[in-house]
Amino acid sequence: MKKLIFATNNKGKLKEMQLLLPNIEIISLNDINWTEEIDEPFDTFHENALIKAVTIFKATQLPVLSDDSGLCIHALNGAPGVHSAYYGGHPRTDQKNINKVLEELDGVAQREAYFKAILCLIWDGQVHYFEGNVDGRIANSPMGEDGFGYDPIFVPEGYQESFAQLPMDIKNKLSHRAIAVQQLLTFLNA
Ligand code: ITT
Repeated sequence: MKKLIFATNNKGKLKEMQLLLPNIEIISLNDINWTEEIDEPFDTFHENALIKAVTIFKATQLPVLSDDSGLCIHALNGAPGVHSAYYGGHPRTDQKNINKVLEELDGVAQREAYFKAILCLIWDGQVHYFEGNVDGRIANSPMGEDGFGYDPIFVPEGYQESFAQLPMDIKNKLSHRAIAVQQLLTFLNA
């Protein structure tokens, strides 16, 4: 079985990745006793994904996968975008992030948005990127309990329910992360 360290501190991402890659052994940062936060100072998903993967690769020399992702809202010129994790301020909570989005969109009819994920893989010492996007819209209020992050306010195109209401296997067919993972699987031949 192929093995990858998944360089994330986000438990929601980790759970999804384990479901999306059932034939790959996913080693978490916890498993390697990595406790430091990795700074993500950049303005692009690619650069932030790269620094996470490279930091862990330098420390382990093992194959590493990272995920930099976010919610991009057209009416907010792409915000929160790369700043999705801390949009509602420090310390971050999903609730504060969601509230901030709903405040910014108060009274705004144009609610189209998309999630983007950039996966960075370091394999045989080489860097590879995989990208996925999913279109949808921002709900008027949070709906559902499942998932993580902005899932309660993101309704994917063609559905009436949010990612936090839809069964996990539906999110894992439609999502930005799922689309990027399909390309990763093709690359790994897994
Ligand atoms: P790592 O950097 O440790 O992987 P993070 O949560 O800080 O974890 P990002 O910097 O990539 O990750 O921030 C992405 C944020 O975008 C994340 O915290 C969520 O709020 C949001 N997000 C990304 N994918 C999402 C998804 O599938 N559902 C809901 N929200 C998502």
